This record gives sequence, structure tokens and C-alpha cells, in this order.
Amino acid sequence: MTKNSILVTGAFGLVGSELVPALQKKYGQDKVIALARKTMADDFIGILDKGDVTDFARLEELIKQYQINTIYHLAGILSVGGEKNPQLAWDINMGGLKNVLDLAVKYKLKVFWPSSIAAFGPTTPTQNTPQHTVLEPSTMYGVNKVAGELLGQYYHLKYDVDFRSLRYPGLNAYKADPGDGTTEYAIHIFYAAIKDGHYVCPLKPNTRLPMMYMDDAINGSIQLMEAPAEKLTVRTSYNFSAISFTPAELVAAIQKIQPDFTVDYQPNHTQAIADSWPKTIDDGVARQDWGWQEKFDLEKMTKALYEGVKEKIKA
Ligand code: AKB
Repeated sequence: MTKNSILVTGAFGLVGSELVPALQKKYGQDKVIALARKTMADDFIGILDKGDVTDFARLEELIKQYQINTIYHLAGILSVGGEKNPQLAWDINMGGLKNVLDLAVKYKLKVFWPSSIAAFGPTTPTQNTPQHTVLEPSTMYGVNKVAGELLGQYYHLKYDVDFRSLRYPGLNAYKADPGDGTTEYAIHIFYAAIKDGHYVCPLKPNTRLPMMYMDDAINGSIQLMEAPAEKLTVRTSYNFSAISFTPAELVAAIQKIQPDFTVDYQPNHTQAIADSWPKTIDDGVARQDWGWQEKFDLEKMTKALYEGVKEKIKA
């Protein structure tokens, strides 16, 4: 084991499953430690270990054992899961981050932590939501994201922790199974299209939400972590955006590949969450500070997801 390793918590989640291989490719397999609480992929190649982010002593042991200097702290509970169990969301989302930040002070770690469009709420301007705006979320997950952003900035100002963060939009990917979130309908729809030719959509057809293909999210996250510190003007969390689409627009894009695909719209409890979030995001500060630029539009994302999910189902 070499010095200056990278620890990725939530390594087998939607983001972690793609971030770990990208980091391994960039920095070497022996530099990346994938941490999981229980889920482990059978075909994983590299260094993996077990641990719970709410267990301070275990995290500290891992940091010492692997000589960690950077943490991508991804483990957490999403918006729908957080409404099912707000106490658990608080414990994992806030407890895990507080542990990571306290260890970052002690071991001088660089920290990446994802915030989300869930940090915004019903009183936030919904079109081209600015970087600096009202943050009054109505979900526990959103409350955790706002508190986490402020805590990260506090540790940066008070203890000089190199805390960096992005407000992820809905991230769409196929390597891992989607988690318990609101924007995840945009992943489930591909499985339903390919398996059944039909999807029951939990959101109204015109519910516009900010979204991104995972390749862009991974590139942007690594790019932010590599940006020179003096370029960064935001130490809460950067607005981070690529495409915004509605379920109806996504259905139309899938129907270009599979014309007989059909959908029923049966909005459920997730509609209220989606309605409290922005429709489009102004991420001009990220573009200006560290050169953020996405590569995937709706058509390119749809093609990549369709092919990826089809292969996964076949396998
Ligand atoms: C969710 O819908 O909960 C997440 C998110 C936007 O943070 N995908």
C-alpha cells in the first residue's frame, strides 16, 4: 500500500460504482480503497474494505491503515428513503459527514461530499436557480444537504479543511441499481421499457428536473477535486448542471429507440418532492471557476442508458 490513498465511502452505490473505477484508472488500483457497509459487487477488482461511516473509530482505523489523504464521502440516504426514516437519514447523512470532517481536521484530509438540488426548496426560484439563493428545503434529505454544505464550509473556514462539494442533479447510470430517490424514475424507466415495454411513471408528464448522465458527473467531481484551491470561490457546494427534462421528453427520447414503448402517469408521494425542486440550474460559477462543461445531452444520455441497461439485463 502506497501513501496518499483515496477512500471512497458508499463505493457500491450509483455514483461510487463508477467513481471507483475512474479513480483507479487515473491514480492506480493500489491508491483507491472502496468502502462498503454491506453491499459488495462480486466482480470488484481492487482494494475493498468494510465499515460504517457512523463508526468514527472504524473510519479512523481505515485512514491510518491505508494512509488516506483524500475522501470521497458518498455514503448517504436519498430523498424518498429519508422521508421513510428521517431519523436514520439524519444519523447517517449528518453523523457520517461530521465524522469525516473531524477526521479531516486530524489527518489533513481533502474531502469531496455531494450535495444535491434537494438543498433547494419551494421558496427557491425554480428557473435558472442561482448559486446563491434561498435554501429552505422541505425534505429531511434536503435539510441534511443544507446543513452539510454549511458544516463543510465551517470546517474550511475554521480548521482549513479542503472541503469541496457539488449540488448533484438527478444522476442517471446503469452499472449499480438506483437508490431510493425522486429523480431515479429516469433510471427505472429504462428497465421497464426493456423488460415490459411499459412504465408506470410516479411523476406527472411535465415535471421538469435537472439531470445529468453519470459520466459527466464523474468527470466533474474529479475535475473539482483537481482544481487549484485558489480558483474555488464556493466552499459550500457548487451548482452543477447539464440537462433538464420532463418524463414526457424522456419517454419521447426512448420511443425514438423503441417506438412501441408506452407509459401511464400515476403521480405518487414523490411528486411533492419533485415539485419543491428547481427545474433548471444556473451553474455559471462552476463553469467560470474550474471550467465545468458537460458532454451528454438528452439524446446521447438516452442512447447510452438504453444500451447499458439492455446489456445488463441480458447478462
Ligand atoms: C434524489 O432524487 O433523492 C437524488 C437527488 C436529486 O439528490 N437523486
